[in-house]
Amino acid sequence: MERTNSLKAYAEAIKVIPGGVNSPVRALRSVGEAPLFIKKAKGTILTDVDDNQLIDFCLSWGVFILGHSHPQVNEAVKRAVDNGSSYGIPSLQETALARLVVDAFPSIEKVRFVNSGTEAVMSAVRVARGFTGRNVIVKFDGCYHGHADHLLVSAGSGVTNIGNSSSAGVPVDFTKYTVSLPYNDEEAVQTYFRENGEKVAAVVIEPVACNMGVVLPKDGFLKFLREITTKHGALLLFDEVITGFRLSLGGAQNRLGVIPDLTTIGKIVGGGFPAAAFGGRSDIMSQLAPDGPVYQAGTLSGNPVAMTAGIETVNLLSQNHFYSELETKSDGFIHELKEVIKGQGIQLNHIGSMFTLFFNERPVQNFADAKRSDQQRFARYFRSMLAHGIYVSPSQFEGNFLSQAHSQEQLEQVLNAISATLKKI
Ligand code: KE4
Repeated sequence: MERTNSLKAYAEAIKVIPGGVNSPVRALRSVGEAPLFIKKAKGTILTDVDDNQLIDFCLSWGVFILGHSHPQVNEAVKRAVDNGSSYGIPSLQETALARLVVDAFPSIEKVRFVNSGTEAVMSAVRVARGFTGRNVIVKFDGCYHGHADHLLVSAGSGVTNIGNSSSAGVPVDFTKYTVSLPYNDEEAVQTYFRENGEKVAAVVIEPVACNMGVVLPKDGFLKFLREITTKHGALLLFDEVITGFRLSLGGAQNRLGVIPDLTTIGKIVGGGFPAAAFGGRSDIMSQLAPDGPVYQAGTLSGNPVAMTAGIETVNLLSQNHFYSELETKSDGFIHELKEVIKGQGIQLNHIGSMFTLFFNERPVQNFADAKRSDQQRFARYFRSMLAHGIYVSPSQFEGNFLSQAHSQEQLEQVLNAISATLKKI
């Protein structure tokens, strides 16, 4: 695979950008590759600066459920830009997207837009603390909720790969109210709440984890969290930055039937533009300035361009049969994939249009399981798939995503590449 121009671009980038990247997971350090530099993305195809064309299964970390550069989204954004990209004053587009979010998510009566998932979760945690008057946040090992200081504890995604689960530069005092427990471990939650329940502001969870790789909640686990938080006066916060608009129009909560008090969404809701959101019960969200004492703000929050991209995207997702067609395509692919990986010492965790192949002999139900995966074998898998012209998510601790744009022919190509790869690694 020709890499000359990407390597030249990388050599230039590292002179002026730490690690040559604006987000660590793009550095491909854990898979032993230099990062690619992309110049175009259309549908499922990434074109890099060496004119390699790659089938994309990462989709900008789950953003492009419609495929990259959807013409209807792009046309609407081009029109919106001509009317100005930000006013710092309310626009009709903000209310329009807010209405779509409120109508889609069972937990959301009011919603506020921000510019990233990190901002969304950071803000939702603050409003939970403001509403309850409590400090403790319970999270789960391997879940990643963005890079706000108090949430970089036993986190997944790119934090996993740098060899520790908390970041340098975070004073111990900043995480003293953050407790991280094993995902799917009811007993650990029960024990913690028995002794500390009245101190807990919120339990924060990825209702289907994706930042340790895809890990599903055990039957009843989310319902258990709903009950124990209610019993102790704590809030339940679903971080649906990935699963929101991915697992259904109303995210994991709509698909799995457990309704939190607060929800964060990102990625898909911005249609590929910087937008995310947090929302929930009106009585909780009314704590936010200017109505209430919890401050939260943002210069470009709700800007009309990102709102337009989100509106167009959600309207396309709302069309009849979008999710049923994506599910059918995904189910067919997963069925075939199970055949390909049989007897290969690989666990396939999947739900809807997201999945992870764990190079692991044993089931993966939490972060400790995931970390026992063979990361070197995963790295060989990634490099081989790249050589076959397929860009899978570049870490064992990430999910892979199908989109409306993936054709059956491309999916067959991917399955053949996986089959050939597994024979070599
Ligand atoms: P951002 O600040 O990256 O927009 O969102 C943070 C975030 C919050 N919550 C969940 C469940 C998330 O998955 C994320 C971000 N996801 C990672 C990939 N798993 C972003 C990729 C990156 O860090 O470059």
